[in-house]
Amino acid sequence: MRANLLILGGTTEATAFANAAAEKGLTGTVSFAGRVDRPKRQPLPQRIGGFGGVSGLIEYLHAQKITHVIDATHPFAAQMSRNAVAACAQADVPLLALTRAPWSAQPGDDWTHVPNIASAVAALDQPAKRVMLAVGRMHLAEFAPNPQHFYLLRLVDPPKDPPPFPGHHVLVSRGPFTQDDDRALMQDHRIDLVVSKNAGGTGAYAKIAAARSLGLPVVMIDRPAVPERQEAHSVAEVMDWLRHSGVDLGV
Ligand code: 3Y8
Ligand code: NAP
Repeated sequence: MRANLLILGGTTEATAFANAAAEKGLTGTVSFAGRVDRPKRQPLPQRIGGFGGVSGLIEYLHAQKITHVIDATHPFAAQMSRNAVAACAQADVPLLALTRAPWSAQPGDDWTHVPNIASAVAALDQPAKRVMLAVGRMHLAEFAPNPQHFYLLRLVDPPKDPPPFPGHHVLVSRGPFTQDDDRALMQDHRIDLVVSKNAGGTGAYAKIAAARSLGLPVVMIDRPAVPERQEAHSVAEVMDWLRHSGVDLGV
């Protein structure tokens, strides 16, 4: 069978799978929401922008004759994952999530688990600290109620609006990051608390390892629930899934 893949992207794993698929001569499209100015170049054609909810995604699947969907979005992109489950079920298109296990605390880690962003904000209701807030741009406004802290913000693009707190430093940088760089960053800015999503994977882990090496506490935001779906945790598993569904992957 000739495949025509839709890869819901935006993660290190999505890029890795897109590279492997291109090497095998598979046809497919990598899809981005359009959250950042210049998404990373992909080895397959890419599309940018929402589909228009579940119905828009169903229309896209039919119009583009998509044979398989690989949802390789970030664990916090829960709405996209929900839509993919619903659309693929209704359009009867096979769906596999390429995801990564949550990080778990290692010896030396000092984590406070919170269930969501709002609880992370509540956890910052404490005397002034110097906080590395490395959760991106989209939820910055929710952290406004704690202006007593200094915030080190790491964003993919320069902020269009000033961050909602008086004390802050913006670092425009996209990952993947390294532990040594993140450790130096925390020392340079005299950071004494880190706030992080439990993204899993390798691209955002540098700050977690750096915090451990400096003995810094981390407020760790658990990932949102996503619906039941078949999951893979490696590119090889996705290739096996495609092969078992009749896609000719050559040697
Ligand atoms: C647009 C597409 C690759 C993909 C790389 C991964 C690793 C580097 C680390 C920190 C944490 C954060 C953020 C982060 C990382 C990878 C991966 C990952 C975290 C790009 C990308 C897109 C986005 C969207 C962006 C969000 C933001 C989140 C920055 C590409 C670079 C904080 C998540 O300004 C904005 O609107 C940014 C929005 C969603 C979360 C937020 O709430 O702001 N990612 N990130 C995707 C699209 O349009 O569909 O250019 O590559 C991808 C990557 N970002 O191929 O190497 O796999 O996780 N992304 C978090 O983990 O908290 C940074 O600073 O330590
Ligand atoms: P989300 O909240 O789950 O999705 C909101 C809406 O954005 C979706 O309903 C869909 O719009 C659109 N969308 C999301 N991902 C898309 C994609 N890959 N292609 C096309 N449309 C997409 O998503 P999010 O958390 O904003 O994440 C957006 C993108 O950033 C994803 O590619 C994700 O992998 C990447 N990312 C997110 C995070 C994070 O922390 N959230 C971290 C790293 C990377 P329609 O309903 O109109 O189809």
